[in-house]
Amino acid sequence: MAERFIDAETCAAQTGLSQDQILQWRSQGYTFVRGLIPESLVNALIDIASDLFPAGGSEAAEKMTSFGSSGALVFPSSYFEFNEVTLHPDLVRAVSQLLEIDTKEIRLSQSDLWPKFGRVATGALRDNTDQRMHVDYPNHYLTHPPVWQQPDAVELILYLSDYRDCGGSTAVVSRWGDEDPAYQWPIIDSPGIAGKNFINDRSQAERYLADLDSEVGDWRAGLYAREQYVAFQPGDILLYRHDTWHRGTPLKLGTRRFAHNMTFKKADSEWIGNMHPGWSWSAYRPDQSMERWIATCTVDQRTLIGFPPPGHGYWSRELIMAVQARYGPLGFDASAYLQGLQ
Ligand SMILES: O=C(O)CCC(=O)C(=O)O
Ligand SMILES: [Fe+2]
Repeated sequence: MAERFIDAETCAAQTGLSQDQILQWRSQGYTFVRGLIPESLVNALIDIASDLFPAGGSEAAEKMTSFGSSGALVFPSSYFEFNEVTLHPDLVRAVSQLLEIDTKEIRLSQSDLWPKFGRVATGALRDNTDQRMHVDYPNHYLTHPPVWQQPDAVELILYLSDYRDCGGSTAVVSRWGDEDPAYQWPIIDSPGIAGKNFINDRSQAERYLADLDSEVGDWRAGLYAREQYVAFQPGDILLYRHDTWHRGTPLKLGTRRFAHNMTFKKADSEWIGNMHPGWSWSAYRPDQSMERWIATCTVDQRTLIGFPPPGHGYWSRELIMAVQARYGPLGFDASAYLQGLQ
C-alpha cells in the first residue's frame, strides 16, 4: 500500500513542472507541487483572505458550510494580487505542459478562493465537512470528460494554509492504468449523476448508494481504501482533473483552511462552462477594477480570459483604436495589437 500522506515535490519556477510531475498527472490523475507561485504573492493572498473571511470557530464561520466563496473572492477581483496569482505565467505554463498546448490556447474557467472551517458536521445531506468521494466533471462539463489520454482541462487547488495546523487534506485516488477498476467508463457511480440524488456528506451518500446497488457500494468502499492525503503547506498546488476521484476531508475543530480552486481549459472546449458570471459583467462595478486590470495586465493574461490575441482576425486598425479609446485612459498599451496587424 502506498504512503497515505503525499508531500509536494518542489519544482523550479524557471523550468516549470518536471517530466516526472507531468507524467504523474497524465497517468495517475494528479501531481502535487511546491514553488510555482512566488512566496510574496502567496503571502499577499493569505492577508487578503484573512481580512475578508471570518475566523475559525466564530459564529460567522458556522454559517459557511458549503464549497466556494459565493462570489466574495472570485476572478476578476478588485484585489490585484488575486488576479495576478490566477493568471500567473508560471502557473499557466504548468497547465500548458500538462495539456501539451501553447498558452495562447488556454482559457480560465474558474478562480475561487474560499475558507473551509473545522466544525462538527451539521447532519445535512449537503454538508461539506466530510465529502463523499467524487469527480468534479458534472458541474464543469455539459457532457462527460474525454478519453483519459486526451484531457481538455486542468483543475488545481492552491493551498494557503498548513495541514499540520488545520488538517483537512484533500484525498485523491491515484489511477493505476487503463485497466484500473476505479477508472472505467462511464463515470456515473457517484451522487448527483444519472438521476441519483446529490448527497455531499460521506456517510449519508455511501449509505444511499449502497442501498441502491450493493456492488456500487463495495466498489466505492474500494475507492476510500485507496485514498491518499495531500500534506499541504502554503503555496503548494494540487494539479488534478475533472475525472480524478477525490474529496475534501474534515478539518481540525475550530480551525480554518484557505484553498484557491482554479480551472484552465482548452480554448475550444465550449462544453466546459465558466463557473462565474462572464468576465465583462464585472465592468458593472463602480470601482472599474476589472477595466483597470484589463488595461494594465499582460497581453498573455488578456488572452487567457478571451480577449483576442494580437494577429487575431477580429482586429482591424479601427477596432484597436476603439479599444484603445475605451481602455487608454486606464493605461492600455495597444502596440502589440497594432504590430499584429502587419
Ligand atoms: O476541500 C477540498 O479539499 C476539496 C473540495 C472538492 O473537491 C470539491 O468541493 O469539489
Ligand atoms: Fe471536488
